[in-house]
Formats: sequence, C-alpha cells, structure tokens
Amino acid sequence: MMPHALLSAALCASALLAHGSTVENPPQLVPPAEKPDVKPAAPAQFTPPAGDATPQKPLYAPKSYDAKFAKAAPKLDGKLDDAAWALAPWTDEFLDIQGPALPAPRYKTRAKMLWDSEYFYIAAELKDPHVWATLKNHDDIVFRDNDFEVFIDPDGDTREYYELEVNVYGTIFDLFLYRRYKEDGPAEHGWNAEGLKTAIAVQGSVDDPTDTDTGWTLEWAIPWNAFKPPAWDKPGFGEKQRGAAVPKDGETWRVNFSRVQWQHNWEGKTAPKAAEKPINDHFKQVPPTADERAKPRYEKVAGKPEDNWVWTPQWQIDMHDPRWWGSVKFVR
Ligand SMILES: [Ca+2]
Ligand SMILES: [Ca+2]
Ligand SMILES: [Ca+2]
Ligand SMILES: [Ca+2]
Repeated sequence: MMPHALLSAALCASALLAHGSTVENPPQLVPPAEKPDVKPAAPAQFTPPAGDATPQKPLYAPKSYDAKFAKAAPKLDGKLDDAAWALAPWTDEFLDIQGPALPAPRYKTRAKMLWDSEYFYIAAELKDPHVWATLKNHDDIVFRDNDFEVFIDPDGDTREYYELEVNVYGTIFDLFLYRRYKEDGPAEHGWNAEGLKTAIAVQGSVDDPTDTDTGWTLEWAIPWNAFKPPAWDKPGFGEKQRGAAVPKDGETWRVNFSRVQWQHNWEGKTAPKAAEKPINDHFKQVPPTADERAKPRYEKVAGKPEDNWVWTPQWQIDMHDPRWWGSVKFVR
C-alpha cells in the first residue's frame, strides 16, 4: 500500500548490514546481479487522459521548476531569511502522492531550489504542530520518522538515481538506486552524499507533545561532486557516464520531493497517553525508564500507514517511478 512499506523487508535487511559497519570497516559496495546492459527506453510522451481524472489517470504532466544561479550562497543555518532564497520562488504546496483527487495534506509543505558552481541548494518548509523524530544514526531508515526526502535523477533516464532523506534531527539516509525497486533495484545504502551539508531550524520544540509547534525548516547544500555512483557501476551506463559534472546552463534533471508524515496519539482528537514502550521500531530499542514512562510522549497510531505528500504527483503510492518526477532546469 505504501511506497516505502512495500520495501521495508529489503530495506531492513540491508539497513541492518549498514548498521554493522564502522568508519574503519565501510560497508561493502556489492555490484548488482547481471542484467542485460540496456538503457531503458525514454519515457513515453505524456498524454492527458480522456474522461474523468482518477489517481490512475494523471491529470497533468510532471511539474517543472527553474532553479536560479545563486550569486551569494545562502547561510546554512536552517533559516530561510537569506537574500539568496528571497530570489527563489516556492514550489506549489505539496499534495497527496496520488494527486489532487486525494484529500489535501494535513500540514503545508513547500520547497525552493538554487544552485551555484559548487552546490545544489534545497530549502524546505514543513508546517507541523507536533515536531517529532527518533532516529539519530546515519543511514537509519529515516522514513520511519516524519521526514523530508528528495529524489534526483541527473541524466533523467529513470534509472540510476539518488535519494536523500532527513528528519528534524538532521539524520541522513542517503542511497543510490541502480534501477527501480520494481526492476529489482538494488538500493545501495552504502552510497553517501559526500560533503553534504544539512541545517535545520525548528519553530517549536522537538519531541515535546505538551506544546504546539509551527514546524521546521531545512537547508541542504549537495555538492555536485557527490553525484557519483558506486564504484561497481558500469562505465558508459547512465550516471557513471555523466560523472559528477556541474550542470550546464539550461540543463534539466528529474527531481521530486516527498514528505513522510505518520499519525500519532497527539494528533486530532485522540487522547494523549504515556507510551508503554519506545514509539519507533528503532534497531537499538531500550526499555523506557520509569521517568520516561511517566512523561507524555508520542506514540504512532498502530496500523496507520504513513502519509506521503509530494511536490508533483506520482499518481500511485510509489516514489520510485522517476517517470513522474518533476523537471528542474538549472538557469543562470
Ligand atoms: Ca539560511
Ligand atoms: Ca539516471
Ligand atoms: Ca548511505
Ligand atoms: Ca513540540
């Protein structure tokens, strides 16, 4: 039912492997199983559907955005009051992953993009009355918390693409996808966005449900040099061929954003209560102390899938279909 949940089993297995690694023993980057070395066909031309629109019949082509060249870099402090950001328009407010026929998101989300000769800059604003996260280790499965995600396919061939996820603690889950999950992946968690800078500002308090927050804002600076596939990737195939080059003026990349939001006990009319155990299915669960049990805390609503709110609709509950990602043009 969910883009992520479908993949949880596979993710868990490789995440656990990643957890066993240390700086001294980096995770092995294992080449994927051999498959015919053929580039996928270009995505079909978009044709608007006949008749009433449904989530299965897209209403419109993927959205586009002109990312402007920043003459002065934004200061990475999580606040979006920089002169550089003032020149960058907001995206449309995010909507349900399946499109506007589904209920509008409970909280507003929007993003901005900029670039310069060193970095791809992304800003995001996530309204949220209850700012919450649990995961604190790099390459934890961050979408088990509320998070913000970007999907990037530089050469736009719908294979070999990058994904970054972040929660309000600034915990990063970064991975490289050789092919879509529907084409058996694999997802390489061992890929890291080297040199990535993350800054977050919270308008409220994290993990304190007794107040009402405004939300959080994010600044990302992704070095162009980070867009390098794992060593096993074949020369001449997709991103390896492209390399980590700075985009040319007017170059377009496939990009989409996703916000994952879970429902918890402090939302809406559900009565708050102290949790009996830690809220999240963290790998390193420790039983709460008596003090912690007495404290009001967030608890996911059992059996409720996460919501996925996106910039441009996927028309299905699957982020891993780059055909429907937006088009970001880097303009000077
Ligand atoms: Ca700033
Ligand atoms: Ca690609
Ligand atoms: Ca990683
Ligand atoms: Ca709070």
